Amino acid sequence: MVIGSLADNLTRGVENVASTLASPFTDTTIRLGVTGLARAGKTVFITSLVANLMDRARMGQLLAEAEGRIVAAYLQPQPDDTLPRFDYEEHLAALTSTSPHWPDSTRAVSELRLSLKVQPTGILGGIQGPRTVHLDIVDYPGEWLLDLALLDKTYVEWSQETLARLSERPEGTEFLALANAEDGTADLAEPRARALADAFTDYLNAARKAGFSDCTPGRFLLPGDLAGSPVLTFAPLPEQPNAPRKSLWREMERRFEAYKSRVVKPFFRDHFSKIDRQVVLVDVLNAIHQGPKAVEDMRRVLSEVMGAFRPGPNAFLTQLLLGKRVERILFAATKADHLHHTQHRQLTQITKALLRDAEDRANFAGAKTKALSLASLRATTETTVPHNGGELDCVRGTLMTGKEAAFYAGELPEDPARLLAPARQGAEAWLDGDYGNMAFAPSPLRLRPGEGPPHIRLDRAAEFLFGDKL
Ligand SMILES: Nc1nc2c(ncn2[C@@H]2O[C@H](COP(=O)(O)OP(=O)(O)OP(=O)(O)O)[C@@H](O)[C@H]2O)c(=O)[nH]1
Ligand SMILES: [Mg+2]
Repeated sequence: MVIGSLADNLTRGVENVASTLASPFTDTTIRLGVTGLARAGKTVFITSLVANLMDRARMGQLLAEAEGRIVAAYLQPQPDDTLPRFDYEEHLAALTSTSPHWPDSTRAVSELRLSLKVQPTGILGGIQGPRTVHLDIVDYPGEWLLDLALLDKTYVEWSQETLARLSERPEGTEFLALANAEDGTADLAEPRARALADAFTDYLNAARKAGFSDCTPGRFLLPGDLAGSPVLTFAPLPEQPNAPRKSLWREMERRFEAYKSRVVKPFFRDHFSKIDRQVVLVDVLNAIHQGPKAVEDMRRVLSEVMGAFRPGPNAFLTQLLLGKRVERILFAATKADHLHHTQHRQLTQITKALLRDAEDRANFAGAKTKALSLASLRATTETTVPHNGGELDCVRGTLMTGKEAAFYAGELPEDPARLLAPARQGAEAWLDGDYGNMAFAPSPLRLRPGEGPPHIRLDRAAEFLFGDKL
């Protein structure tokens, strides 16, 4: 029977081959993870990427588009019924309204499915109908990746490391005093646990504000529905080897373990393990603006992030992935529209150096990686202003206050080491220069038919991330 029907299939006409190949079984699904630390630009990236894939006039560097092979793009219901949908329409409306504004901060995992109808290349291209490629975009906070490192740590080890780091930061003084004054052997009193967890969360928030990136446990900053639950009501305490059962210290230890098994593991199991391609968005310019300590911290954090993608970093993850791994990882410095294009190369070089360093440190091998700088939504135009008898290439845009302003971020060095070396050596401030930062409002858009929102190199990012599958 089987042989008969096979032979029968072979004698069918070309049109039938086309319809067989275009059946749902040949649909390709790519799960694209989008992550980055808070405010890195995830929401704007996804919104603009989707808008630019639906209206592709600005996607010339996406090969399939340049070849005219993308026939259609449309949103579809996502495959996962229990994940919140990425609120594309609302975010796009914010960015493209008559008084455009940036979308609100998002605090959890969300997903969106964009399907592309693509004409295949090669010999089959002529006879075969368009294929469908589903792009399942998953947005998740980068902080959650950093929690992977917690899985390998005991409460004692985590406390030691965290308290040591705190003692080097002015933001940590208050919590440190509280933690050192605490009698961990005393019976657990919930208000004490709460006070410690609150003070610790305050420290994490202050540290993040000061530009530090290693603010774990990730859910303390983004609690979602877990806010106030015991699994988030713990804090690091100095070791108490003789703490009795039911003491504050023992309970903190128990909750730390619960955080690992009830919060961290499910994230890696349910979301992370399914990702095929990943983009890590990094606000490199902001870290440079914050100073050498923030850059050094970012560097360390990026290697931890890379660590999560390295095969075999952690027994639990290895078991979970069973050989499957993310195939491509893009490191993208966002908000490149804060710089005149003559400085984009420097920003890209710095991002490349950060990626290389992260790869070295994480002893990374396997996935294909790339670094670039981009702007998901260009909010500025380029301009040249007179300066000290010469001219200065800078950008102009509308500030959040509604005022127009020209802005020059500072001169980024040609050699990334000029920034990364002092950062590594623990410098307090940049010797060579001063780097500014400025928040621009999105500018009102006048889009022609077929045009998505203006961007910088979003098409290159797309080509690297999934161009090979189109
Ligand atoms: N000029 C410019 N600013 C950007 C761009 N992308 C993001 N921003 C700025 O960065 C802020 C954060 O962007 P989001 O996309 O909300 O960042 P996020 O990573 O989703 O942030 P959270 O949801 O808070 O974690 C925005 O409010 C803008 O001020 C860009 O392409 N150009
Ligand atoms: Mg967001």
